[in-house]
Amino acid sequence: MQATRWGIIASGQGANRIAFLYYAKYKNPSIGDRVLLLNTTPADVKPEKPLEHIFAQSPELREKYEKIKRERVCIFGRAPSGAGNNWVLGEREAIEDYENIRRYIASLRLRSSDVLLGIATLGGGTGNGSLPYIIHRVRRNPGFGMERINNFIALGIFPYDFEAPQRHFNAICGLSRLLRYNGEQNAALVILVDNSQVEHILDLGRGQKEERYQRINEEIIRAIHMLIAPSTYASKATIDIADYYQLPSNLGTIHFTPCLSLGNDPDVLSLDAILESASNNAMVPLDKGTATMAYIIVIAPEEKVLKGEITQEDLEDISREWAVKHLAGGRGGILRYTSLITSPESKSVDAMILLGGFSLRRIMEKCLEKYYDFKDSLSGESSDERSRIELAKVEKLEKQLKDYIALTEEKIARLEGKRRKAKAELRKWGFS
Ligand SMILES: Nc1nc2c(ncn2[C@@H]2O[C@H](COP(=O)(O)OP(=O)(O)OP(=O)(O)O)[C@@H](O)[C@H]2O)c(=O)[nH]1
Ligand SMILES: [Mg+2]
Repeated sequence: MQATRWGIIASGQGANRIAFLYYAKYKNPSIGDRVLLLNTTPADVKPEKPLEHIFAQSPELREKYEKIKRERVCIFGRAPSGAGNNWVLGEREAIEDYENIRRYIASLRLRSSDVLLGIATLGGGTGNGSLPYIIHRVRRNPGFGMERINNFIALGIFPYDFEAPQRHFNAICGLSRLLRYNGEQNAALVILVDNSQVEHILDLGRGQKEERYQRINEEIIRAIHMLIAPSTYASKATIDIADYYQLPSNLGTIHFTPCLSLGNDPDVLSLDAILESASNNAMVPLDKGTATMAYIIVIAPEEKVLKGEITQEDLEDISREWAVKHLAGGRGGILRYTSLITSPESKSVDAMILLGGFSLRRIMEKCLEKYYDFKDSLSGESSDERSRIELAKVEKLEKQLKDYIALTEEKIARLEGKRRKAKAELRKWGFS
């Protein structure tokens, strides 16, 4: 069987840095060099800035970077200073210059990918504005004889808690547009990460801004690596790429977040302890016990698997117990996949739980006040038509996200409701 081919399209500055870091650090045959960095302004294409200290240790990385900069960066749009934090403008630039973007997608062989991973920060204007449109376009009608690419997974990064209202406004609009575009499902899967939450998990001190991004980005690329791992390594029960999104799409809830526990010594920590530790590391703030879906991906040393010390069967059992304990409703949620992957190089056990369908309440709590601060001050009267943020459009996006959230909450409530009902039935039978 041919391995699944992935491609990465990263739009905007933060996403460019993440994609480059991933490309430079992991030689992944499932990706090869199918990587495209998009941005609206040449001055902004400086992912090297926060990478300087890595370059100092490794000139090879600098070379790689220079190469990627020559070959895999597409500057789109005509605004000389980029989208300036305005997602409407970021989207407009992508719409008007789509032919340019499409040409890169085609010529970099990205269209031969089985699945595309699109990356954008949600607080900015360029990535957040353009990526949802590009996903929509490539999935529906890529144009110019190019085939449709249905399998588009999006990775969206929420701003720090302390960032300005506009960033949170952008984030809410961006989330809505990644999930749905003109009312229809957009990305096949939306993976969410929150800057403040990742910093919290990593317990980072008050470093320099660029250094902080660097640490967060390193954590994000580990999650990307784990996401792609089932397509790369030998696995006992492969999570086929279609497994990632087909069922969630049918269920109508498509948001996930990675929870990592990496570098564990298998002689010290048991698999259940490793999964337990992963569950404490969700990359967005969330209420435990509200997730309805989980993909569990474990990479284990080959020798341990060959000796039978770690088996797919054990992992299935442990995952089931984990799911009963941690997913909504107390019966293991709606959906669970488990994949044990063996790696000849690895000495430790790495685990990622991709947690899905959880309540978005904590994210909304974090963003909503600032979202309204910004929205309420919109006049909708900007003289420049291309960058005007129209209130009617914002209302539509808000409604779209509200509908999505209502569906999510309904699923959680249904699972929890069934649990309560079963308890009540038991009581009727005399059980306490
Ligand atoms: N994790 C992470 N977040 C980043 C990074 N750079 C910027 N951000 C966050 O992303 C948001 C700003 O988005 P950028 O990626 O700089 O914006 P852009 O997509 O280039 O859009 P413009 O507004 O047009 O510049 C803020 O919320 C930042 O906190 C990064 O390297 N890593
Ligand atoms: Mg930018």
